[in-house]
Amino acid sequence: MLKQFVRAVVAGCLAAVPVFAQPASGDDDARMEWWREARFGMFIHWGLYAVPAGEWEGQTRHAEWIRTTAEIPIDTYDGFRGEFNPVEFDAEAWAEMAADAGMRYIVITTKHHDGFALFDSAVSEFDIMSTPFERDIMAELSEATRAQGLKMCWYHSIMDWHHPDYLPRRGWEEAGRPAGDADMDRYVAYLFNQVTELLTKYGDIGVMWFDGEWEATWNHTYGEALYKLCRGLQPGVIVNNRVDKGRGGMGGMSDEGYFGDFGTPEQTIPATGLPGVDWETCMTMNDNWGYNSHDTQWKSTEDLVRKLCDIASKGGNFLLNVGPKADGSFPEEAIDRLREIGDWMDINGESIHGTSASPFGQLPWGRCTMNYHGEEHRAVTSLYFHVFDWPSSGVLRVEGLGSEAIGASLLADAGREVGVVQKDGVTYLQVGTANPGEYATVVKLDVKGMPIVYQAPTIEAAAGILVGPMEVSLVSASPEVMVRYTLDGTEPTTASPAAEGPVTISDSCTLSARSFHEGRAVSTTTRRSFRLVEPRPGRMSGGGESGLLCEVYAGDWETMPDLGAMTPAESRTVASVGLPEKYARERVAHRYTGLLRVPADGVYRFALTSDDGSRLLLGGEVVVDNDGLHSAETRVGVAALAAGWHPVTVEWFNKTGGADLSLKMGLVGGEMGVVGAEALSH
Ligand code: H79
Repeated sequence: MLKQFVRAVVAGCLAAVPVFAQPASGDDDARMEWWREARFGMFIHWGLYAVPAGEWEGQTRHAEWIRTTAEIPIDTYDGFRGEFNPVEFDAEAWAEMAADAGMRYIVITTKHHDGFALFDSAVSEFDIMSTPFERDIMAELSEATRAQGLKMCWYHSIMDWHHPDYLPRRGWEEAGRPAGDADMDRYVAYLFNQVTELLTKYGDIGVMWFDGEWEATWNHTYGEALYKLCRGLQPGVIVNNRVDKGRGGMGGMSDEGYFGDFGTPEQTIPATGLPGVDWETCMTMNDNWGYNSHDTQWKSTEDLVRKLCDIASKGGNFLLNVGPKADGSFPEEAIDRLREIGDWMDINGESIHGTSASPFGQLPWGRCTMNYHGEEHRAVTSLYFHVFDWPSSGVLRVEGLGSEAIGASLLADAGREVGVVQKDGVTYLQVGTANPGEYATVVKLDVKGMPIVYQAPTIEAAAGILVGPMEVSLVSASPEVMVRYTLDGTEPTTASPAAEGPVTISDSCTLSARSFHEGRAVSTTTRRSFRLVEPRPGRMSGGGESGLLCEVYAGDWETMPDLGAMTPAESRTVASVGLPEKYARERVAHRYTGLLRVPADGVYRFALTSDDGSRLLLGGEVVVDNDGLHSAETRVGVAALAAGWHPVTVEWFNKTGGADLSLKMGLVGGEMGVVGAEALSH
């Protein structure tokens, strides 16, 4: 369904204004602490699907989705229960393998999309007690996991292909298993009962990891209730963002206003860190989550270790998957990799656990994490350099480090002396020509205080246009570095004004900013142009009726069609831009037209959220283009508008699956709110 996952794209020449979930703060910091320090966890996908092991009627590309991908009738699938007898299952051995690999938590599928519960559920017959095994796997594993000092965490699927009340049915099974009087609210009560079991019968749970939230039947109201249920039962539990509707596709990050404590990129690592945002990349070791006996596409240990370094350097967690076999054993290839990662972690674990994101931009030869040891430990910061490309010269070059070095060492060879030379803003680490380590050799460099990094400043502004005075922030990588700027396009010098706080601009200009430390320039110059514009004039009066005209069109599209050239199937007046609660219509488009009231002259920001595509036009000009097949995704655009009424058009279409549409607006730099009926007429 998704072609592209762009989180926040702005129409025309305007700058991107990403709208991330608010970072956790205060109490949340304490709650998130163990998870942020852990950095590395084990995902386990295990269930009835391990019985067919990815193969059905000669096709070998299935896994945990096999019931749907092979279109297996429910009775046949239920029959796998008779063959699920994992006599090799050994909770202690699993927990030990995770601990030995340097993992700090285990997330296991208590129930996947197939609906089968691996625990003894009082509200379901479709559980482990209906197999010959008849042992509560979750009870055994949670005990063994805690005995290893790890946190037990539950994956639990919202989507359920088995429960009679869950909707929708898969298209292919509608005939054999009609929806009848299925009732989603009743299913949600069942879901909440199982979640309650999981959070009351198995001790302290670290994370509730939901999934399958994207179907149209799941909504923000359910998401909020489920999040609050979890926190109500265990106040300290951490809940992923798939509890709600905010996840922007496989990129996994939520917009503000949605529930969930961390983002969940799946099978992908964000290109850069996301300051102040908690996230965790989950990934398979081969190509499948559930066990597939034919899948030989194993990532190398080097690749996995480097991915762990990459993720840690961007301030994220790595949740690495194992798909156990039906007999309860881990695949050999997974065991080997866990052991080799563990050998690396034994030596280099301090460069991962408890570290935070790299203070540098990109490093040409590898990655970096850091650990600030605080006042009580002489205010030293350890910088951990993960060297992927060992320097043939024997000298590693680190550019832009302004901190005073205390000393360096190699974690893989404590005996080797590593000389440090700092000259003209470059730090040279004399690591030697022979690489003493494997996969990613770690050079530890201790520096005084919080690291000072010389980087060109970033220029942060809500928009590239202004109609009156506007504040712009000039941000440097470290607080000790001073930013100086000019407004006439010239290179900032020591004589240029310093940006002590936000800089106010009130005319067209080119803002140039540069970092200075101890009286000299230490970076290149960042430039950005701003344009003073005339706000688009508004009309004195609105239309005769409040709300908008909404025309409805039927059709099967993959991109926004030209609705203006089509005849609507129906039309009516609506209060605002949006869909009725639990809207599940497919192959449909809406076109909202009317006038939008702007209270005062200014540059306004518009956030258009939709599933699938949509766009916003003001006075006939596209302000937000959110076109394409995708799940709920927000894009932002800005426009300079004068006080008065402005012609507005919002177009939206839904092919299949989830449906969502909402429009928010606000002055740039201010709060955004939903555009309500009082501001709309036609
Ligand atoms: O449990 C594993 C997979 O079985 C499960 N998540 C991991 C952790 C998974 N289910 N589906 N998928 C992975 C891929 C599904 C992608 C899509 Fe969508 C669902 C495409 C369209 C709907 C997610 C939501 C991406 C876009 C919208």
